[in-house]
Amino acid sequence: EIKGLIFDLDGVIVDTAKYHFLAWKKLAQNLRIPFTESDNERLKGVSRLRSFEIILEIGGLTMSEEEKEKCCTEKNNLYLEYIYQLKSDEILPGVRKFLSDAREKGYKIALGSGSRNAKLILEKLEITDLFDVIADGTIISQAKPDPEIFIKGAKLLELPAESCIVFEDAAAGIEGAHAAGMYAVGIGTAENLPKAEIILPGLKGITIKDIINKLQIHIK
Ligand code: G16
Ligand code: MG
Repeated sequence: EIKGLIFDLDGVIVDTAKYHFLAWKKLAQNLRIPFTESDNERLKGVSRLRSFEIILEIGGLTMSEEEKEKCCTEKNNLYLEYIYQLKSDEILPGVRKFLSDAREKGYKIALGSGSRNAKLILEKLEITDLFDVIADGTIISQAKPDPEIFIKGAKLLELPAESCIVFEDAAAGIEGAHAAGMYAVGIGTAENLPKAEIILPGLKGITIKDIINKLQIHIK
């Protein structure tokens, strides 16, 4: 029986990818690396350091660990300038309603985000109180597709993995959910998320009941 819902942040609850893009683009420009919106797709759900390594690969550059660390801090400062301006109406359509409806029905809700800025973003969106627990980038050592974030989320919810489902927009996150022993609802397209048990374009107009019904064919 499903009792817990674990939500990715970027791409599921809010489109912070556009701010990650703007910040990475500024940093890339300073390094004279060409960086496009389609390159940015490769960074979705990926950790901050790994994202920067992908950008270095695009530019054919190498750096010491220390220099990489410095650039990642610089990028995060640029990113935070956007996040400080984030408004609560930037929450993606239907998300607030979906979360409050699921809570009312007795489901436990966790955040499962690789971001180290997740708590600040939830505060800005004014939805911190809709979450029972928060698993974010500050409590993990392995980024998605590693299942660590989802395993920690379930643990904080005090639920076994098989009682949880994950909502994810990134292929790496779907992979992580499966490795944790959880079903995955993909937010996006079947083309981008072929492995998800269910695919939805977003959470608008949908209820947890609809999702549980659709999952019945998978649940033993
Ligand atoms: C998000 C984004 C990634 C970002 C990562 C780390 O993951 O999708 O692009 O690199 O967080 O974020 P930060 O630099 O804020 O620590 P998620 O797991 O919320 O989709
Ligand atoms: Mg995401």
